[in-house]
Amino acid sequence: MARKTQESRRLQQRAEAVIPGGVNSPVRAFRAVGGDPPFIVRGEGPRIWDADGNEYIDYVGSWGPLVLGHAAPAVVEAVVAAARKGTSFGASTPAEADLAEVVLSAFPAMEKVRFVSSGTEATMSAIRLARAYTGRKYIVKFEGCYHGHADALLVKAGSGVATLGIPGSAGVPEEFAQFTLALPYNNADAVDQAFKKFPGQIACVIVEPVVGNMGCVPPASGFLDALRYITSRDSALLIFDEVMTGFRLAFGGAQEVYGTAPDLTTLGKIIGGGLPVGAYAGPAEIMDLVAPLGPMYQAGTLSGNPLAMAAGLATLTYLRDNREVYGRMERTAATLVTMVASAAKDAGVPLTCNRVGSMFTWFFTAHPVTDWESAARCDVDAFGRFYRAMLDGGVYLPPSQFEAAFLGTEHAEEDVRQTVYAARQAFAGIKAARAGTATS
Ligand code: HOZ
Repeated sequence: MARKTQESRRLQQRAEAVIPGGVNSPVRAFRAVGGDPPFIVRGEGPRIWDADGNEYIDYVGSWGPLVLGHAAPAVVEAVVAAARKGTSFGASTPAEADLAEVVLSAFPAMEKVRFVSSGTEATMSAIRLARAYTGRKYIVKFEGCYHGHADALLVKAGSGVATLGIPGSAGVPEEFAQFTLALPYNNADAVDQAFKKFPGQIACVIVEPVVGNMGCVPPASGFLDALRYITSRDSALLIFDEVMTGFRLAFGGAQEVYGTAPDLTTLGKIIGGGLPVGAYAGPAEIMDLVAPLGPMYQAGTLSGNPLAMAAGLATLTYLRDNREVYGRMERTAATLVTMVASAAKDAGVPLTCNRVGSMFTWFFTAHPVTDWESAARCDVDAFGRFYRAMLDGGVYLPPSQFEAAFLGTEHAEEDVRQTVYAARQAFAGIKAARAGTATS
């Protein structure tokens, strides 16, 4: 049954008059899936409610941060307590080292961490630091990986850039991106070739160790180790962008799961517990190049903000002290993804399911998705139809084929059951449309 959308539509129209596209981040405009974006007014646990009173099971979780669900009591209490003492000082507070100690306890290869306010700031600072440390200009990134919206990182990027089908961004002079080498993900030979072509000139390789920004794409066996080997051989740095995977796949992120240690790690999302926090971390020898100790400059008025630190600390201490939640999320996500896959099979809808822990994507293709080229071959129209039907069935997924979905500690059996039921209806609609018997 179609949802009520009148109030969300009114709010969208109002926003469009004053905000470009009515949104403060492009994918939220639903251009890739069509229909009216619901305006969210409340969240609790795994569920959210929109301005028309529709209820949804949420698999976006604010694009990853809300691993403990919406309005998690421990997080809300910590933020309220911090706010009562003042919201920002632009001076150091004890909470910054509290959070730094917990973050570093998760990543044995990291000795110091600098907090910023977003994942974009984290990755652009880490790149600057890699260039400062190595004295080199070139960087390697991978097609379909997204590392925020800094000029040099938008080349062949994933996330909204992929969703909107634009090759990069207007407003980036080609000179600003001339040192960015974009290579196919999961292709170690291409990386090897690049290092042979530019010996001693590549500062770093930055990679999402499990990609979330072209949909969920895991690393092929040996890929991360190959990156480690090639970068070390040429004295370049390896940066794991764990903005999505940090504290999600395991407490120690993808580097714990895959056993490969990068030189620098970038973080965001979960470390802020739903408030704006990013971070970059590494060995003291490299991190001490950051001002005021060293010549690499980076600063921020709201960096280390006390509310954000409190939300992050409450989230991370919960995860640290309740590690069994990772096993639980793994089991719930496995059940969900497998059951939806079998519903697709029953309906004859080709679907490829990629999942690592609580990150997953249902790709509308019969073929394996291992890189951007294979992701881009998906049937995005079928995804759009599936998406709208799921929304009508009370399930809120990322509104793009090229974004990972996230499950949290609060998703339970009942949520899985309802989601699978909605998926069965959605696949039936796709099947009917293919047979030419549906109009929507
Ligand atoms: N680029 C974000 C996900 N990969 C989307 C952020 C948002 O729209 O909130």
